[in-house]
Amino acid sequence: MLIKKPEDIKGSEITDENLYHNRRKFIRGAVLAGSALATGFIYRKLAVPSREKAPADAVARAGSYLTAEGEPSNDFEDIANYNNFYEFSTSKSGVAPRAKGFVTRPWAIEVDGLVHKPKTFDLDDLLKIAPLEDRVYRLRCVEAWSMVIPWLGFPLAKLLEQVQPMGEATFVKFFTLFDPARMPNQIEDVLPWPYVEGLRLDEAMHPLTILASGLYGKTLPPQNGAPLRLVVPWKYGFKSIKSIVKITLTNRQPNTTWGDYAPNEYGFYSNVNPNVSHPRWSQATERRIGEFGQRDTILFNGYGDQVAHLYKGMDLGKYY
Ligand SMILES: Nc1nc2c(c(=O)[nH]1)N[C@H]1C(S)=C(S)[C@@H](COP(=O)(O)O)O[C@H]1N2
Ligand SMILES: [Mo]
Repeated sequence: MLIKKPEDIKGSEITDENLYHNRRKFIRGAVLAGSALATGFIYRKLAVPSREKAPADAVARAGSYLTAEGEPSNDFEDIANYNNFYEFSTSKSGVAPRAKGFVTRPWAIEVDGLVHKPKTFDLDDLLKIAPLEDRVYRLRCVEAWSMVIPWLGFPLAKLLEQVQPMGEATFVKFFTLFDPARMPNQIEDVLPWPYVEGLRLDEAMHPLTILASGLYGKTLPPQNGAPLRLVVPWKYGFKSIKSIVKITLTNRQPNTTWGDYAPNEYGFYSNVNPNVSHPRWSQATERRIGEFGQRDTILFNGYGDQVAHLYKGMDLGKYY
């Protein structure tokens, strides 16, 4: 059996011959080029993954993508049918049917502001900026549920390097498409449109921060933010803005949609933190979709060893 639940994987089994060969088989199916961070300890204890691309039918199935800690990905069906994407619907199961047929070509992302080389990239340029990598990340929603999602994407840093940020640039602002003819819930004023988000420039440049164009090795479904969405795995899910059309570098902390809507509930940083409650509920535990019961929420969603240094000297309780 190739797939084991994480609690079944003992240290001694990780280097087991069979597992070694089986794992290499599916690693080959994944596009892992240059993804030292994505590969995690199980892979690191094995061999350097092959960079060969597998035929489409060999692409790994549900469950064969694991986080660095050995947690299995959620099923594709869960990831593609339990969504927050208010431009289409405020009901999680209502997003996928209403996003069906959303047209993502042509598509362009304009990158401007405090950069030496502002540029509008079309989707084909964007997908050629860097090799696409599988990144199996936990996604922790501020609503206290979580999933494991095998994204396909590339570091946002690779795009930002192309436009050459100026020395004064300290923040990055992101904008979702505003087009009520294509995003039907934008005729409702449930949120101020377009949806906007922001990161500090060093957060945006962090190697864990990616632009995702796919999941499970395939093109991103519209309900997950096609054609290109941000993924910042150590922050609450609402920071990971979908269907981006514009990125602006600035020297001021940008406003954010949820921050404008309820400033005392959704801070700019919104790093996952079990010790700081949302004003209306605890963040100490979470429900992993597809599991019974609750799990403990981990500071920085478990990515603290890689990101805690970004917040040295900051009062994490204050910057919710
Ligand atoms: N433009 C836009 N981006 C968005 C949202 C949204 O409503 N609109 N919802 C956010 C929230 S709250 C979460 S939890 C994640 C959900 O991503 P998923 O549906 O791909 O799991 O998307 C985030 N990005
Ligand atoms: Mo969320």
